[in-house]
Formats: sequence, C-alpha cells, structure tokens
Amino acid sequence: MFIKFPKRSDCKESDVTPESLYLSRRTLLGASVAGLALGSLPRWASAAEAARYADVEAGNAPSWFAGKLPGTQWGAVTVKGEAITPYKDATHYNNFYEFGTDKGDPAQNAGSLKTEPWSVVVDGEVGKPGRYALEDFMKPYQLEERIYRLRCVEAWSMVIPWIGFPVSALLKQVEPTSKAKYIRFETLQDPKSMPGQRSGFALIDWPYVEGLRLDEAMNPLAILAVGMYGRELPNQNGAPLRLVVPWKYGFKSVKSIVRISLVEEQPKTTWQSIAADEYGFYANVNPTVDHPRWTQARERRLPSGLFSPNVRETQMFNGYSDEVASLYTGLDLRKNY
Ligand SMILES: Nc1nc2c(c(=O)[nH]1)N[C@H]1C(S)=C(S)[C@@H](COP(=O)(O)O)O[C@H]1N2
Ligand SMILES: [Mo]
Repeated sequence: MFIKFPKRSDCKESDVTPESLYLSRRTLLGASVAGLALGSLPRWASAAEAARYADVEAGNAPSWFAGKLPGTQWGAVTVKGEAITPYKDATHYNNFYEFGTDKGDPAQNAGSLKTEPWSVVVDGEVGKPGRYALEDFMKPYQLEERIYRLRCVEAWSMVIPWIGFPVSALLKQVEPTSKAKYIRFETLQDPKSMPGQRSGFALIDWPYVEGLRLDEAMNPLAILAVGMYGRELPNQNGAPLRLVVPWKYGFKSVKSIVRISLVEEQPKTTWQSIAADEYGFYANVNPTVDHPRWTQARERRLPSGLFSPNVRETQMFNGYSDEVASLYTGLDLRKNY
C-alpha cells in the first residue's frame, strides 16, 4: 500500500463544518433536489431518508434489499460533530485490488462484477453449515444504519453511513462449535469479472482473505454491510456483502464475501501474507504504533480541503476505545499490531 498525497484538485468539504450546519445544509439541498427528482429516488426511501440522501444516485437494488429497508433502524449509531463523507468521494476513492490498484479503478471497473445471483457458504466449526442464496442468508436479520469512521492503514479516513447487521447475529444463527476460535472471510475469486485477479497485482494470492478473533466478531460494532447512504452497496464498495470493523484499519473490512468459515486456528490473512512486518492480524487503529514507512499518529480526512489536506489526530481504536479496548487487556499491542 502506498500513501498518496492529495492533489490540489481534490474537492472540498471542510471537516470543521459543525454538524448542525452540515445537516441543515443537507436537509435544504435534499428538500429541493427531492422535489425535483422524486421519480428517480428509490421507491423504498421514506421522506426523511429521501431528503437525507438526495444526492445519492438511485441504484438497482435487488428486491430482497428493498424489501428489508422499511424495518431499518436509521441512525442507530452515529459519529457526533464529524461530517459524513460525500457519497461521490466514498464511491470514487476506493481500495479493491481485484479491480485495480489505483483509487479510481474500482469505480471504473467494478461494473463487471455480477452480484445477482449471489451465494454465501458458511462452513467449518458450525452447527449449521450450508450454502445460502443471499436473499435467504439475509432473512433472519434486521438492518440498522451505522455511521462509522473508516480509517485506512494508508492514513486517510472517511465517515460512512453503512446499512447492515451485527456479525454477532450471524454467529447466533450458525451456532459455532466449542472448537471455533476465529472467523474467516473470503472474497469472490473470479478472474473473468475481476481484472486485478488476471494479472495486475501478482503479489496477492487470491482470493482476498480476512479474519477476526471470535470475541472481536461478537463485539456489537462489527457488522456485515449490505448498503450505504440509504441504498444497496455499490460494487466498488464491496457489494453485495462486506465486513465493516470500524476500530481496525480498513483492510480488515473485506469486500464481496462468498465464504464465511469458523476455524480453530488464526487465519492467514491477505495483507499479512504479503508483508507481515507491515500489516498484522490485529490491525487495530493505533496512533502510537507507526507503520514502518509512515506515522499513524495523524490521518487525512477525505475529501481534502481546497488548499490543504484535513489533517487530524488519529484516535486510539479509531475513537471506539470505550466499546473495544477491553478485548485487548493484557495483549501487547506493539507486538500484536
Ligand atoms: N476483497 C477486498 N476487500 C478489501 C480490499 C481489497 O483490496 N479487496 N481493500 C481493503 C482496504 S485496504 C480498505 S481501506 C477498504 C476500503 O473500503 P471502501 O473502498 O469501501 O472505502 O476495503 C478493504 N477491503
Ligand atoms: Mo486500506
């Protein structure tokens, strides 16, 4: 992974905008846009959500997704005083190496990913293994909106409103055996639709794999997301199903998941396999443990300001210490980075 310095041309949205101002501006904008373009808004959106996400392009939501939205708990978890990253930035500045290594590649190339039909395999140390069509896989879960900070190990960050359900709810469904100590996630492997798997980035031994300790996966903040900004996930953000673990570096949040396994041993994860001295299994956001090639004490909140990057201090566990610090008592976070 490389650090990219922002170009002067990067668009602006100062992160110092007070939330009240930001929200009222969005509401105003939403009201006018919604008035003009109601027809193009997804039919499932309530008036409030329609106004809030009025600048978000309507997608082709699969019917199972639209059907689940009415029960969604909106704004279940939020980030106070920090503006939500504009949709345009969250969907055009991505890491998804299956579609190329430049930040613009996923938005450009991920259209080739076929997300319907989609199935998810659950296997390993579980009482209820199986292969599920995504619409069946999703049936037990109520969706929630979670507005989280996303901190990439490359030292940039965003604030993204996800729609998903807790990993703990999945674990309850599949019934891990007493041998299960870790959960392992695997991304689709399909060189036909994923140009990055054909040649591009030969360093990666596909498919992309990530994992969590079982108690980390049980933490209420860990979710599986199927949407963002009030609609289904765009392909470049990991449609149709991705992990989101907000207190860890972004590379833990594996996209386009096709297999979920409960395992005894710590899984061998993608970035750890490429460079174990730079990317660890834990990957907890930590301002006091630097990457060997750059500091993690600060980060650039995207999008950048007009004339300068929005630099801010990185927070321990990305600001989620109260919720997750107890998972790591007694663990040397310098060794277990
Ligand atoms: N399968 C897969 N998942 C992935 C990646 C990837 O290259 N392939 N990149 C990771 C990294 S480094 C980050 S920062 C986040 C970015 O998520 P976003 O593009 O939705 O912001 O996705 C993560 N999940
Ligand atoms: Mo990342």
